[in-house]
Amino acid sequence: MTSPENTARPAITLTIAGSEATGGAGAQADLKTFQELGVYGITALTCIVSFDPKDNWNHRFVPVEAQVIADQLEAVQACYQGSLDTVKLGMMGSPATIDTVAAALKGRQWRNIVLDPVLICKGQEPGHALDTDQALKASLLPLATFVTPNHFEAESLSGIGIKDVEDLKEAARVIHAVSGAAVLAKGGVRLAGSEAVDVFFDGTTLEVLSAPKVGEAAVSGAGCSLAAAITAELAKGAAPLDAARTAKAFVTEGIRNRVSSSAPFDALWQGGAR
Ligand code: PXL
Repeated sequence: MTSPENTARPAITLTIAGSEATGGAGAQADLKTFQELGVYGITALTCIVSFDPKDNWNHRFVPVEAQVIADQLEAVQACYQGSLDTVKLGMMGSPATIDTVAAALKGRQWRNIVLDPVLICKGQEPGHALDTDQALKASLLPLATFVTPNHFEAESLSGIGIKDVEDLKEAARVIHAVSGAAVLAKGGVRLAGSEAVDVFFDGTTLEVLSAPKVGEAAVSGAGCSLAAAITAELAKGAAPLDAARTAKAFVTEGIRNRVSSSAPFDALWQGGAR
């Protein structure tokens, strides 16, 4: 059904991501970010993560069956045939999931495919994570138009050991070269100094985005929310560098106004920028 009088339609924006039950990361962070930034969020779930408070808050990980992921993507794409052109890819968790998602994405033209290359999740077998890394590089990285690796992921995708901002710049160049995508390589709290530094590179423009660090501890949901904010801005028509700037400001405010709990880490509050 269409309603001709409704001209101010929000941009339809899909996240293909995992559930993280406590609401800090994953699909929950993506949907809250989409809502805050004025796009209409929809989700296909790839896996369910439950922290284990009895085991040092490690992640219990259950993949969603491949057919069920394919079914969700079929429903979403049939429903929003004419209006969905922007997708964010979050935690996949297994090579089988990556195959399913890559196959489904190839069924249509996308304007924006934002890949948050979530490589390992605590609690997963390292061998399993290696398979996932390889599948992600082979099948999803070539489809991406924008990639948002954190420090660890940038090292893995570029093969460069990253100790400072010059290394981060080099990693962003390499990841752009292999993917063709715009890259925001995130130093976050991992690089020394008082600033949280990220490097943007799209093949022409190289820009260092910097904001004063808010504490030295990583906050749950920062990476997911940053990539989701980039996705929302791109869906609304922003240029990649502007999307990255807006997203960084959004995340900085979300970290300033973070939510603490009985877990040993805080969670970003997507309403922090209000
Ligand atoms: O922050 C990475 C991430 C992404 N997606 C899900 C997660 C996490 C980390 O906890 O659980 C579902």
